[in-house]
Amino acid sequence: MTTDAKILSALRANDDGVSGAQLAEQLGISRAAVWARIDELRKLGYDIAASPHFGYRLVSAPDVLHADDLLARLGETKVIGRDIRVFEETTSTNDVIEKLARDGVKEGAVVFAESQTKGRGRLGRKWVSPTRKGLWFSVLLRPELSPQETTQLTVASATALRRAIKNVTGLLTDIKWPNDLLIGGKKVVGILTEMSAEVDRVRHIILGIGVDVNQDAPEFPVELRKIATSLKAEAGEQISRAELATEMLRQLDADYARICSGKFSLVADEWEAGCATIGKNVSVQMGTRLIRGCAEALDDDGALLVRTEHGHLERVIGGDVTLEK
Ligand code: BT5
Repeated sequence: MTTDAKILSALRANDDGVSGAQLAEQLGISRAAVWARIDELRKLGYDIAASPHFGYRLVSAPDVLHADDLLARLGETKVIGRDIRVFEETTSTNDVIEKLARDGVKEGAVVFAESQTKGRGRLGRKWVSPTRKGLWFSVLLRPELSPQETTQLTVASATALRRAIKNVTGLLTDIKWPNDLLIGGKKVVGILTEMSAEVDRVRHIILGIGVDVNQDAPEFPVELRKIATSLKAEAGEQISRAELATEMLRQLDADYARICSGKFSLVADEWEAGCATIGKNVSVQMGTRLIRGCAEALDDDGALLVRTEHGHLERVIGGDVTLEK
């Protein structure tokens, strides 16, 4: 943890204040050095009160993503979030992580951007990522899974993100296979899983996650207003992006651990309980092929099993699912 992260963690743990002397001792630096770091944090927008009686006290944190703050809030995780980087603007956080992956960075690294100029969805579709309104981030994983098993990760991510949203906002989301979370039929989270693999071995996986957090409904581009919503629009109040981001990383870490220890079936059960797709009639566009039928269940690898009009069971591992009325 960096010095700033340690200071923020100590301030958060001591609502009533912590003295400069205590901080200096905990951090093994001089009181003057503590003061200099506090001054820097104030410049970043942290409101830190100082008084001779109570010492330093965190009054409020700014609505910015700050790597040290996220690390301090997150605390220890097994894998995801050991390394967090925040950019003010990028093309796509998936591109940044891809480069880190090629440079040999360890799994669990996370890149956030306050805005993306070329945010993308699947099949080259565009992902709208306005500045400081959402969480636009990517996670690097190097799982010991075969390429067929990687759908498990998309399924697990949706489950983990759903739990995090419930914990922080109280809002319930519906999972739409494989990569969307919806509220009232409108998309609030999209996940883009990109993989680098050989025939039978995954080199790395990038989970790209887009969460609409604090947009007001009219702020969405016209073409998205009927199909997208934000957590603020649904909850009726501003959401702390830093709190949500850390809870998402914590839950993703927990589900990644479940998958790596062979417990995907537990994740799948939770997924099915929150899924709006199972039991519904769907149509699935897979490239040029269109399948119609009833979505019956998930299989062991997270693929969707669709019973077609002709009674065949089709295993769907990708494609666009539309719920039929
Ligand atoms: C997805 O694609 O839902 C995956 C989105 C992943 C975005 C994240 S942000 C961080 C990381 N870096 C990236 O560059 N991407 C990832 P798909 O299922 O193809 O949905 C794309 C469609 O969603 C678009 O064609 C629009 O209709 C709609 N859309 C675009 N922006 C949206 C937004 N902000 N909120 C809701 N819907 C949106």
